[in-house]
Amino acid sequence: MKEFIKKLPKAELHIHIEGALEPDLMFRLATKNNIKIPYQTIEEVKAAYNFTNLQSFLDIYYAGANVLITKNDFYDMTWAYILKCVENNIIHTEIFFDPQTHTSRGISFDTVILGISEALKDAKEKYSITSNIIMCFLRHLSQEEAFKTFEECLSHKDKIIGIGLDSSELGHPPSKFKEVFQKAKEEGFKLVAHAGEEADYSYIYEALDLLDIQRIDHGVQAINSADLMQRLKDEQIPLTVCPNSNIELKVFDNYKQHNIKKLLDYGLNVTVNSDDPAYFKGYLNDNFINLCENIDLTKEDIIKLIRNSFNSSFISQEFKNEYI
Ligand code: ES4
Ligand code: ZN
Repeated sequence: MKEFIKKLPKAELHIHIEGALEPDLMFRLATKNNIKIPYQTIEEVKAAYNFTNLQSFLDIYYAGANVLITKNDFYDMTWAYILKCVENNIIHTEIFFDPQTHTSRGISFDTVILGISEALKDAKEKYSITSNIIMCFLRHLSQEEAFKTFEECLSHKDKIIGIGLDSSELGHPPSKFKEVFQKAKEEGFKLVAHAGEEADYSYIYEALDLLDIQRIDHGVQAINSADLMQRLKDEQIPLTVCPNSNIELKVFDNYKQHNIKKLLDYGLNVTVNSDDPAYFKGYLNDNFINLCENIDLTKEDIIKLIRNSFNSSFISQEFKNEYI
C-alpha cells in the first residue's frame, strides 16, 4: 500500500506555507537574520512540538514565523516545500499564506507574496508542478484588519486565486468576516474557510451560508449533524481533511478514531492534506500512510480521495481533464 500511495500523482489543497518551515531552515534563518528563537537544538524544537489543542500549536507556529524577514527567506521556505512535493509526487498544490503574521512585524506584503510566488513560478518551470495561492485572514484579528489586508492584496490579484480564513477558531465564527468575504466575492476571488476543526458544526453552516465558501477546510465536526451531512453530500462540497493535524492537535485521540472513512463512505467529497507538515510530523504521503495503517482504506478509497482533490482544486476545467 505504501508503494501504491507514493507512486500516485497527487494534489494538495490545504497547506499553510508557514507550516512547512522545517526546524533546520528556521535555525539557519534565525542565525542569518539575528532573530532569537527559544531553542538551542533541533531536538529542543521537536520536543516543543507537543501540542494539546489548536491554540498551543498556533503560539509556536507564529513564533517560528518570526525568522522570516527577506523575500529570499519566503522563497527558500516555499522552495523547500516544493522539494517535498517532488518527493511526495504532488503535481498540483494550493497553498495558504498568512500576510498578517508578517505585516504585523513590519515585513511588507510585497516581500511575502513575491518570495512565495517566485518559488512557485520556478517550481512550474523546473518540475512542472502547478499551484495556486490562497491568502488567509487571521480570524483572531478584527474584520477591519482583514479589510486592510484585503486592500493590500488587490495589487497582486494576478497571483492570488482565493481568500481563506484561519487561526484560532473558537470564539471567532465565520459571521465575524461576512462583509469582507462579500467584498472578496465581488472581486472575483474563490472563497474557502477553516470551519468545524475544533468548533462545532454551526461554524460550517455559517461558512456556507454567510461567507458563501466553495470548500470547507477541515469540516470533520460535520459528522455531528445529520442534516449538514446530507447537504454536504447533496452539494458535494469539498472538505480538505488533515489527518496528522487532527491527531497532533487532539481533535481525535488517535488515527483509529479519525472519522475520514465514515465521511467518505457516506458519500462526502473528502480530500487528504498535510496542513502544517513541518509541525505535524509529515507531508502528504505520511498522512495517507498513517491512515492506511490504522483504518481500512481500500485502494479504491485512496484513488477516490486523490481524484476528489484534483476535482475540487481551483485548476480550470480544461486542465482538470488532463489531470484526472
Ligand atoms: C492552522 Cl491547523 C490550523 N488551523 C487553523 N489555522 C491554522 N493556521 C495554520 N494551521
Ligand atoms: Zn489549516
